[in-house]
Amino acid sequence: MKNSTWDFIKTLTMVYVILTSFFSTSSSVYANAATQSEIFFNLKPSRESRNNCFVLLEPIREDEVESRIIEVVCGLTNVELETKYRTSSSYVVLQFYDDTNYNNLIVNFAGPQRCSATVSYSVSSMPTSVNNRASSGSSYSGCYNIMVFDLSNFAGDSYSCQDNCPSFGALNDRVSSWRISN
Ligand SMILES: [Ca+2]
Ligand SMILES: [Ca+2]
Repeated sequence: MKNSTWDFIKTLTMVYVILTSFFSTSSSVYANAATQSEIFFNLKPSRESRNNCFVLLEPIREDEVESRIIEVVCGLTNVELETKYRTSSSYVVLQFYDDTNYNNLIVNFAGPQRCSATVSYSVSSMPTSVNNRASSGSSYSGCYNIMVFDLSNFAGDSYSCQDNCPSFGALNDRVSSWRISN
């Protein structure tokens, strides 16, 4: 076989190895790499559970400390939830679960823009039905830093984690307000 053919095969092999290791690392470690379709796929086993709240937020405006809430709707099936995301053209920014290790999704927070240096979100008072219940959470769409608080208005004990928080530790069943940022 010619040297140039061998070189071509070696180059192809190297490209394959680099691409394979890059994608396997990025998909397993970073929640922010999950696409919306992956998130919806994960929801499908509990499609008819009607346990999900959908809360559409605005990014925090300059000189304000909390996101304005555009819409809150609870008791959705996962099909209805998916429709909400699509029709509002919003990104998944944060999901909270009733139990640790991402079990029993209770609320989805959505926003019109990904988090960035200038875009972040916060809720000063959790919807009543999910107040003092969250025990794990995942953030998406560039919203890397999660901070949860015991009291409303970002007061009291707090706990912070990044991307995937399998437990909020001492804040489990106490989360009443939160912030996320890039
Ligand atoms: Ca809980
Ligand atoms: Ca609380």
